[in-house]
Amino acid sequence: MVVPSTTPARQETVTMLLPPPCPGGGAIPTVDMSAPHGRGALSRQVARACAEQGFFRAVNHGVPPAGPAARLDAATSAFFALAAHDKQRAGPPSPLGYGCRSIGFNGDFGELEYLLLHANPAAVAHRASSIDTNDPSRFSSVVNEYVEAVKQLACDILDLLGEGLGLEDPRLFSKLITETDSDSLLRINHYPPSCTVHKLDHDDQCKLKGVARTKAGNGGNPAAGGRIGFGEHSDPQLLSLLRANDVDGLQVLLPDINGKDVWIQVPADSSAYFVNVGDLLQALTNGRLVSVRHRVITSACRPRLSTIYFAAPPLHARISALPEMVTAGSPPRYRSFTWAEYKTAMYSLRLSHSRLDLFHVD
Ligand code: GA4
Repeated sequence: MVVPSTTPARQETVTMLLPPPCPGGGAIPTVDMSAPHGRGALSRQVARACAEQGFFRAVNHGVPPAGPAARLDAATSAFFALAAHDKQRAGPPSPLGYGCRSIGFNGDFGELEYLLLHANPAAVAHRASSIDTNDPSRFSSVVNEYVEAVKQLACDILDLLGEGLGLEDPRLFSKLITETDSDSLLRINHYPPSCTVHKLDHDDQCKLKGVARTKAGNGGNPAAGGRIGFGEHSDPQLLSLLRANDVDGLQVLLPDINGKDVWIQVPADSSAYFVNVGDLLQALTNGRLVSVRHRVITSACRPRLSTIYFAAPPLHARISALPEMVTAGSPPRYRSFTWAEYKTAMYSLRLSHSRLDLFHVD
C-alpha cells in the first residue's frame, strides 16, 4: 500500500463533494458534417454551437472508423498493455512522452496514464523508438496517418467556423494549423477500470515513487461522482477533436436554461468526434466563441481509451482579436500574445486555472 500524500487526499474530498452531473444527451449539439441542408446551414450550425456551448458532437465526419483510427487504437492499446517499466521508457512526460497519473508540472493528478506526442512527423519518429521498440517505424506511420486524417477534419471544421462567423478570410483559422511548424499535439489517454475490483492493478502499474495515491479512493461509486480521471480545465489551443471508445466519462460545463453552469455527462459515442473550442479561438474571436471547461470522471468497470488532437498554431503565431470581432460595443478583451508566450503561462499554472484571464484587458 502506498502512503497517500496531501494532494490526492484533497482531490478525493473534492470528488466526493461534486454534484451529480446531469444526463446530457439533449444539451449537446450534434452536427451532421455531411451537410444535409447545404454548406451555409452547416457553417451556421458549427458557429452557433461553438459560440453557445463551445462544444459539439460531429457525426458523419468522413474519418473512417476502420482505417487509421482503428490502427492507432490497436497500437496504443498494445503500448498500454506493456509492463510498467517498459512504458516508463517513453516517460516521464517533459511535457511530451508517457505519463502516469501526474499531469503537468504543478501537482495535478488524475486516474489515468497517457501518451502525449507532438503531431509533427519528425517528432513522432524521434519518440517512436521509446514507445514501440520492436517496430518504431510502423508506430510512426500509424500515428502520422491518423494525424493526417484528423487534421483534415479539424481544417474542415475551422473553415466552416470561418464561414459561419463571416470572416474576411474564412480560411484564416485552418491556415494556422497547416503551417509546417504548427505546434499541434496528439494525446492518448488510458483510464483504467474504475470499480474497486480493478483499482489495485492500476496502482501496481504506475509504480511511481512519491506519486500520491488515495487509500481507497471512493471506489468508483457513481453516486459520489466517480473518481477524477482528468480534472476540470479548458484546452489552451485552437480546437480539440476527441474520439473515445464506448466508455462514458467525459463531462462538459454548460449553461442550463437559467444560465447557471452545470456539469453535463457526455454519452459515449465511439463513432463520433467531440469538438472543443480552445482558449486561442476564444481570444481570436474576442470572446464570441467560448473555450469550454470539461473533465473526465471515471466510474466504469471497463477501461476508457480516448485520443485527442489539439490543433495549435506555430509558436511564433501572434494571437489578437480579429478586426471583424472588434466593434465599438465590443472592444478588444485580451491583450495580444504569441502562442509561445501563452504556453509559458499555461505550464506555470495548475490545470484548472482560467489562464486566459491573465491576458484580459482590464
Ligand atoms: C490541457 C490540454 C492538453 O491535454 C494539454 C495539457 C497539458 C499537459 O498535460 O501537459 C497541461 C494542460 C493541458 C493545461 C495546463 C498545464 C499544461 C497540464 C497542465 C497542468 C497537453 C495541453 O496542451 O494543456
